[in-house]
Amino acid sequence: MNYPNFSSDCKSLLCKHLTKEIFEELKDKKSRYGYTLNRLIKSGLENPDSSIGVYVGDEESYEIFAPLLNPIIQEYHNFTNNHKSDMDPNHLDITNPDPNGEFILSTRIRVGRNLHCFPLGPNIAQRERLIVECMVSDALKSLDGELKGRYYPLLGMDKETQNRLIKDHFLFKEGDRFLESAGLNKEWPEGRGIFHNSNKTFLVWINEEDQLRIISMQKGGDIKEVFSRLSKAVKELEKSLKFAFSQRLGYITSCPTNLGTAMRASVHIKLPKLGKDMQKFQSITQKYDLQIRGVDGEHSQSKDYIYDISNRRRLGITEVEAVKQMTDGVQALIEAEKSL
Ligand code: ADP
Ligand code: DAR
Repeated sequence: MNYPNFSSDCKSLLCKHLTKEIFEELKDKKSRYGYTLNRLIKSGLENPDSSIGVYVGDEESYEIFAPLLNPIIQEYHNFTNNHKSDMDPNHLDITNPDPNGEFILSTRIRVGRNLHCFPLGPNIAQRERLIVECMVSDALKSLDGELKGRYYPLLGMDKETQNRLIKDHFLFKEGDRFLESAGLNKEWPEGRGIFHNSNKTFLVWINEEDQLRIISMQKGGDIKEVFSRLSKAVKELEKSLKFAFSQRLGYITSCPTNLGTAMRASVHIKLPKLGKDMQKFQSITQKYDLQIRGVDGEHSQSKDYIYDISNRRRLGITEVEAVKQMTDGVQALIEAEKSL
């Protein structure tokens, strides 16, 4: 393997931090599950427009390839080496930033999780992925009350149902080119699926980018209620599933941007005036360290001045702090919208 010939317009953290020295140090390394530098960086090499450029194949690889991964993690999360987790809703001191429902269409909070001892998605074998699907869908069967629901495997799901679930923001899109390059779409759609309760306020994706995406969502801006439901669900699932977690990196995920809390707390919010003043819009999202996505998730566009606003950082911040920061930022956006 030779040192990659990065294109001059490469903007990813991969091409910024993979120096020739680090490449020489890591090029022959391999994890116990067989993950190599070549596979770690493949997505970023094949997609030069990547923002990060790496996907990790197992927990051990975060240590083996630390000379490259640590600078990426440090830069993305501004990481301080003492990750703490706090999902207790009693510690979340917020109110609904849009009680009259003028701006926020919906709220969604998700966490990524992967099973302890299993390789991550980029490095999992076909049979292992089916075992994960079996273990997780089994654990979901034990949920009761408002969390009670049913698992729907993607294999055999009719296209109309699948497309409607994606259009309604409940189901993941078919893996994009970044995930494809990372090997996350292997044997698609086998082993993938979605669990949800009757009113689709609690959902779990199985074997997409992470082995679980545990999701709470509902119409409106009652962020605390969404967080409380999610925290109750995670607590229930932890009774029967052990998740990959490290003191240094928190919950282990296939993309380093999701480490730590692995939480993305978002609102779909309509801001027609701020949408015409992106400089002001972005000054507020930068101040509160918020990310702007389109209405159909990552790599999509906003429509009708509706934006997906969420916390950007996930590591070195607790779940409660991340939701508080997002809520404060949304409050500031609403105040700015009202002032225009
Ligand atoms: P993830 O949040 O898991 O990283 P995406 O950003 O791709 O993944 O979003 C996944 C789906 O969730 C998309 O259909 C997106 O429109 C939807 N979504 C995200 N935030 C919200 C929200 N606040 N309300 C409704 N749907 C949302
Ligand atoms: N497209 C990849 C992933 C960045 C973060 N998003 C994730 N993990 N879904 C990139 O490097 O740009």
